[in-house]
Amino acid sequence: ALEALIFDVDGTLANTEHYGHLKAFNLAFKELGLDWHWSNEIYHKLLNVTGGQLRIKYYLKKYNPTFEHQYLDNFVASIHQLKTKIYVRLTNQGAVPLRTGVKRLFNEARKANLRLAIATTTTPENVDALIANTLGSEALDWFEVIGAGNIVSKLKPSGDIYTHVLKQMNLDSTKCLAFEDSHNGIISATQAGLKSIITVNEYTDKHEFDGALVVLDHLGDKYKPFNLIKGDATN
Ligand code: XBP
Ligand code: MG
Repeated sequence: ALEALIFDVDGTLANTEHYGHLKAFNLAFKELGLDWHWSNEIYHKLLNVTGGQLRIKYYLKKYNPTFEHQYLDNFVASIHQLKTKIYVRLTNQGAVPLRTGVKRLFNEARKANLRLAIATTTTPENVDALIANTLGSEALDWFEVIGAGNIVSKLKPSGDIYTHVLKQMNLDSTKCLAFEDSHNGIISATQAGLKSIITVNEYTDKHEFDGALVVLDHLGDKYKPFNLIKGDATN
């Protein structure tokens, strides 16, 4: 029987990328006096690389190859640290609401005594800020494990983050479902032996989701019956 649900964060719980991550990256570049600006179009491509620091390095290699820095790793880490600070601030200002149906699903899953967890490649501070701001800080306790950031060395599409979460929960992969929004996400979940439910968004609706249980626009909301007009409709 089903025992647990494991959720991706970015793109699945909330559309964090456009008004959260992308905005925070660009604001960080600006604040540091860098003349880098990521358009939405470029960001579509950059999103194939998960993890903010790796994404910045990929951007430099691909779009800004003449850029040089003596201590590139440290430099990228410091940009990313500022980006995280800005992302948390934007989230605290309510820039990234939960996607449709997410709150309802959490509530129903809790009522049904399903165990909940998170498996994401984003930075832990970002997850805490998103959950606290959309559901209240007490909601952080709803999740048995919040597997985030570089707790594993290989980010998604590697299955390591899901495997890590399953191990922490002492849970068999066949007893739970993953919720994902991207190709890298489903590859990761599948590699850890999980079946996935996919909700697509503007960045992922062209992705391939081979093996998904179902691919949806969103998680929907509870059906509310119409007030039926009394009488016989066949008359
Ligand atoms: C999400 C990501 C993350 C965020 C940035 O992927 O790719 O890298 O865009 O987060 P997934 P950080 O939804 O598959 O986990 O900058 O904090 O790394
Ligand atoms: Mg995602």
